[in-house]
Amino acid sequence: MTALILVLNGPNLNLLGTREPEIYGKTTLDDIHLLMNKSAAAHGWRLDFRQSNHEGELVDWIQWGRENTDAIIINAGAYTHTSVAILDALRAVDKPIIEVHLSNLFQRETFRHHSYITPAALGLICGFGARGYVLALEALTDVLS
Ligand code: CA2
Repeated sequence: MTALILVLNGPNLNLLGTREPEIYGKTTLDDIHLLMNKSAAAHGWRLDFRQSNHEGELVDWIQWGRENTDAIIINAGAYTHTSVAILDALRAVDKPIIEVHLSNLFQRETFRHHSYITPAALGLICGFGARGYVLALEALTDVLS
C-alpha cells in the first residue's frame, strides 16, 4: 500500500512569500507543496497537504490522521509555542511525527525557543527554510520502509 503523509501547516503560513522574506524566505506555501509532491512521488508516497489558521481545525485534522495516515509532518506556526491541545492530539497519534520550522527558532525571541510539539515528535528540523519540509520527508525514508 502507498504510504500517505499528512502535512499540516498552522496560522499565517498561508502568507509565506508575501512578507518577512528575510526570516521566512520568498517561497510560498504552494511552492512548498509542489516541492514536497515531487519528493514524495520519488519515494512512492502520497501527500495530504493542509493549512489552517484555527487551532481546533488542526486538532481535528491530527485526530483524523490517527486512523488515516502513515506519518505526520507539522509546522504548527505560532501554536508551537502555546498549544497544549495540539500536543495532546499529537500524543494520541501512534505514527511518526516530524516537526518542521522554516526559521531557526533558537536564533529568535526567547518565547520561540520552547515548543509544545517536540515531545510528541520523532525529531525537529528548523532553520533550513522550505528545504526543511523536504528534509522531513527524507527523515521518514527509513521509518516508513
Ligand atoms: O519558522 C517557522 O516555521 C515558524 O513556525 C513560523 C511561525 C512562527 O510563529 C514560529 O515561531 C516559527 C510564523 C508563520 C507566519 O509566517 C508568516 C509569513 C509571512 C508573513 C507573515 C507571517
